[in-house]
Amino acid sequence: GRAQIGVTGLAVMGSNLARNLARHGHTVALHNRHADKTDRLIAEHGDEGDFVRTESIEEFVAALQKPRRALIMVKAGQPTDQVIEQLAAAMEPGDIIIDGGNALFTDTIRREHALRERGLHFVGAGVSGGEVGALEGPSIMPGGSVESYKSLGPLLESIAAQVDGTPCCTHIGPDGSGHFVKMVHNGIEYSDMQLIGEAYDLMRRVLGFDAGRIAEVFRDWNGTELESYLVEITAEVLDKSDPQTGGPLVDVIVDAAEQKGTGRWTVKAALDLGVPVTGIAEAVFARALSGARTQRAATKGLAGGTLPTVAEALGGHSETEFIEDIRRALYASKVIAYAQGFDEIKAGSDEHGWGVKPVDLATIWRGGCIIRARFLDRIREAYTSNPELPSLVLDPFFRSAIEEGLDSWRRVVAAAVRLGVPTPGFSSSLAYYDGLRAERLPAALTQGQRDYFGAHTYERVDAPEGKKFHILWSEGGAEIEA
Ligand code: NBP
Repeated sequence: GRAQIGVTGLAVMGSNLARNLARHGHTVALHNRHADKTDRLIAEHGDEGDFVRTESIEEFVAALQKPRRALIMVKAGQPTDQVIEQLAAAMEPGDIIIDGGNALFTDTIRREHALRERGLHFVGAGVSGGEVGALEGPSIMPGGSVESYKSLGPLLESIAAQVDGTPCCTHIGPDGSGHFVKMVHNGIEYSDMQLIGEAYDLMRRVLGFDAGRIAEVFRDWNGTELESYLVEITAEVLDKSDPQTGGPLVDVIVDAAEQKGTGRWTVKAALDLGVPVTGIAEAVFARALSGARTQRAATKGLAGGTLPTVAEALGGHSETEFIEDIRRALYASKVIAYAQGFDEIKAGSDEHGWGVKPVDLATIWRGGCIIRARFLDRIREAYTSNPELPSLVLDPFFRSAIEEGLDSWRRVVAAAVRLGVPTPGFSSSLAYYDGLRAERLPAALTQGQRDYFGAHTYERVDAPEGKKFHILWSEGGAEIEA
């Protein structure tokens, strides 16, 4: 075969990645279950590079140079397993199968192990950036063997987004690590979007701004350290008029957010790992609440209590000051979202022995992906100067950023609570921060209760860590060593 790489699954993502590869001078074999998509791609974009049209999987595999590199871009789940099986049956030891779909990382671990037994390399690669990213340069997070990356890495790096001459693609670690970090990336994306939504809602409901005016604020913010793809598109979405009524488009969109599952997976994995990703969880649940349309229709008349006036809730602060407060609250909450996401990545990496380097993610998320932001340069600096940072909030830069924004953050959450505007993202991130920095937590009481009803024991502040005690609650109340 003469193709350097093949792509099977030519819906929007697969076609765009194939075109991106061809535009970078690689010969690309094309395959799709139904050949109509293959033919359409060649008819519409065949002149963009060197494509090899194939119809059967056998023909597709035969079109590839050895070791063969085949990228699967089909629907995640069962279809991916089917295509892997077809490819594996036609391939030879040393060949590389890449899954660029949104696979659950545990599926990737299973697939990698099964294919390794058969002498094949399996690379689970997270691809972020949506369809535009796939065509113009995505952020790519490949997991799998070091050997497979030697062969595949240069190809993927050539089509990835580039920031300051550095590709937004690097080897993440073994088996499921690439899909795991892509999953957490999406969790952070959920959180970031929720926080932006809350900032919008406060301007709308507290300050009474219309969509166009809020768009202006977001455009201003995009000139600050909040500069990011999501803030930029927020301004564009808010500025868009409805082709039917001429009013703001956002005002005619049903306020029920949908989700495909990666946010939910991030939270499920975090629950299993015991990592408090509270901001991501609130974002996933906020989408669930918004989507509970029947329940919301039934509960619309519920009382909100005695609310202060806006002026009272703002405590003498001006509109301009409140906007600056919201900006700082957004920034601080965003630091928490990333801190929690990076904590989950560290916990996942430790659990599976992946050796994922946080600095790598901060580097390859700077371009191509949905959460790309100026901010990531700072995270990169943080993990460069201290790869073992116990939490992002302890990095001197982020620490002082939070400390400078803290009063604003509290004012925003307090005003929102008093006015009955829900800000689960801002509020839970602040509670998380206050929990982290607390001298003592009520967990001491929790341990006392657990010892009372279940003899679960407790540790003492004045005894060595790990030494367990128990009170004989119903037998006189003496303390014993457990
Ligand atoms: P879809 O997820 O819509 O999948 C459509 C493709 O899967 C078509 O090529 C279809 O072939 C093929 N397919 C199906 Br469905 N069942 C198959 C089977 N049993 N055997 C072989 N092929 C089968 O495509 P997409 O939106 O381009 O996404 C591809 C992957 O990339 C997904 O895993 C997605 O989660 C992931 N992803 C998507 C985005 C995004 O922004 N859309 C971003 C990042 C990652 P057919 O034409 O013959 O029906």
